[in-house]
Amino acid sequence: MTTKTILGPALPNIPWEDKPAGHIDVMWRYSQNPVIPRDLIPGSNSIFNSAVVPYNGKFAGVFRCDDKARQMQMHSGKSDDGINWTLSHERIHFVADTPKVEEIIDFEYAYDPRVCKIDDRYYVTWCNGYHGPTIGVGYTYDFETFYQLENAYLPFNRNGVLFPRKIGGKYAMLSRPSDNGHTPFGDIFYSESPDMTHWGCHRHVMSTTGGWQATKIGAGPIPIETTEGWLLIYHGVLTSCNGFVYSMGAALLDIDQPWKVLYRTRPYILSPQTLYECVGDVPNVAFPCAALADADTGRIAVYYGAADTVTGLAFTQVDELIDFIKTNSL
Ligand code: BMA
Repeated sequence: MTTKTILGPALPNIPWEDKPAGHIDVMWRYSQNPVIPRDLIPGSNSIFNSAVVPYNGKFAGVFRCDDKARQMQMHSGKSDDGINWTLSHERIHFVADTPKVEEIIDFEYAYDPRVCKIDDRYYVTWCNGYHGPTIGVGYTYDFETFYQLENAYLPFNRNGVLFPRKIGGKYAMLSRPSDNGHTPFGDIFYSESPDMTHWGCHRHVMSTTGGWQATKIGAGPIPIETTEGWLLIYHGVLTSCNGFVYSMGAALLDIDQPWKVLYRTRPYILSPQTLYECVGDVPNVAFPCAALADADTGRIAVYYGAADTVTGLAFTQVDELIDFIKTNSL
């Protein structure tokens, strides 16, 4: 199928498998999941909520690796095909972008990275431990040397997700103000910045509703620009009698004013159902952090953390997903 719904580059080598015959849902899993096992590097307890981007005709990324002391860290990685990954055995050590950043560079923990290419930089945002969780910001050109900028916000905040271009002349980011613990609430907000350091003009985007997205929601991969608006894949949390359940949904946001939600799925598009999503360090978690997209075919490949233990890959097609969002909107 040929489409020009995605406003972005072609990615002919996107990891891909066709939808299995008879599969009724709008997303389908890679048959060889998990794509990244928990023990890909010697020191890791688990490798999950991780971010992947196209890089020099191949792929690169920043990976959440909790080590065997159960410290939450980020490691860089590279791949020829987006499926077989080589991860650095050593965690990322950021270099302060300015002398002032030296004061905050010794963070307590780092997790749930997103990577967003803007101009010639690959920006990294993550949940950064600085007197509680907030949004760390850094960048790299080569996935070898990483530079750290100021934290975007005061604590407490999580799920900082940049847009892949300036909007109204400003850098733009979604985030989810939270608390210092496991946060039994949470809406998605929009903020803008002239310089990637000072963030303001905060706008509310989406609240929790019911069912799979009743407790809290948070942006997932970098939004994908389409002719129908920004395509946002996000996670939603339901509180069951056995704890949190993390599923994925999708929304379309206005292109020029992305705090305006055009459509948003009432049902989830993927929920934890396989063994590797339901069993692990934290059961019943499907947590998307990255998406690759091919403008020529409309193919989308989503990387997601499964049960806070391994990394899975799932696929969808942009026209099919947009049709699903519109016909199943709240
Ligand atoms: C959230 C974050 C995620 C994690 C999820 C489920 O609060 O900590 O990293 O995947 O909980 O445990």
